[in-house]
Amino acid sequence: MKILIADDDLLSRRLLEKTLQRTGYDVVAVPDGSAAVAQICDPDGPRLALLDWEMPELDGPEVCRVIRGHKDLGYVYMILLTSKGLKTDVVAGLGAGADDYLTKPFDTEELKARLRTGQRILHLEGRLVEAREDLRFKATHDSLTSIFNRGVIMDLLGREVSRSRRESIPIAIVLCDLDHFKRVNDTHGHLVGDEVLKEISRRLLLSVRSYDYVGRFGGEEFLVILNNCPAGSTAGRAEEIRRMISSSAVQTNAGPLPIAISIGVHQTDNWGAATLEELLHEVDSALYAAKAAGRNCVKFAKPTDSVTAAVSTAIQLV
Ligand code: GH3
Ligand code: MG
Ligand code: MG
Ligand code: MG
Repeated sequence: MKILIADDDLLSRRLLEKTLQRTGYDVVAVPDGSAAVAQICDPDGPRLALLDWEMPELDGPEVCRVIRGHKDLGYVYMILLTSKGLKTDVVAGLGAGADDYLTKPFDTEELKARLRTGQRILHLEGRLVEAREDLRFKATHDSLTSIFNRGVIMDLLGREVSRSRRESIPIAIVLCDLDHFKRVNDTHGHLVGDEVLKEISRRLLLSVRSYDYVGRFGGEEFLVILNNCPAGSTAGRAEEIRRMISSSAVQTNAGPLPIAISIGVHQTDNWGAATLEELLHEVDSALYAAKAAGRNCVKFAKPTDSVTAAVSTAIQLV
């Protein structure tokens, strides 16, 4: 584990360095408080620090104060080394944000024991952060497919439509619904249906760019937001998505299954005053039109210019 030693006294710095290296620590040693802050603020910097109280520029307690002020840093366990044994000093050091202190001259075994305490705290913090990230993922992603859940994709839709309105950036709202999916469940069982949903989600993610969004809108319906998607390329992009799903069978425990989707699209850079519900209603109507036209095709809610209209018509004719 990485550990930082900040001490302006060369001899005691070297001594500490040797002792801790022998104990197995990966030691970074610096001669002043500013260098200590710089090391700790490095994303890969040490999370365990031994800080001399008296140092030029920033002293130990000031380093603690600066580090505690950085809200985006992970937890840093800081021990002050001091020749000050007065209670008032100790209280001031801990008040500045130190976790512990050792009075010089200190006993090596005591130092090691206190560092082990620090490691335990850091380990615990690591597990808490992991648990929090895990919860965050579960709260924002669909448990079956691991893509964004309905709540998140709806929030993103609201945000992107607002941005599109504000900056006149064209975006496309794409609603995809698997064709005759009930038959998959009825013929092969729900678990095979689940396998299909997972694979379709994977293919949807593969078919979009890194700044587009894909979420599970409902059972076998997926909402895709194509950001910065001009009218001239929307039909082609939607067609790419459709092809990505239907071009090869999905491999399942019941064997390869051909799957197709119908797609409704609403594209513009001028959303007027329509509410999200109204926009989704438009996309849903387009999806309904795709189903009515025989499925496995793309339909537009309202072609916003002649290019989209022309390509859309061409696709419908294929
Ligand atoms: P259409 O082409 O008109 O969309 O027909 P469809 O059969 O796909 O549509 P329908 O709405 O009749 O059926 C959707 C099916 O999706 C019914 C439901 O059981 C299934 N479904 C929804 N969520 C899940 C899921 O999480 N896992 C599985 N296996 N099936 C699901
Ligand atoms: Mg000093
Ligand atoms: Mg459906
Ligand atoms: Mg369906």
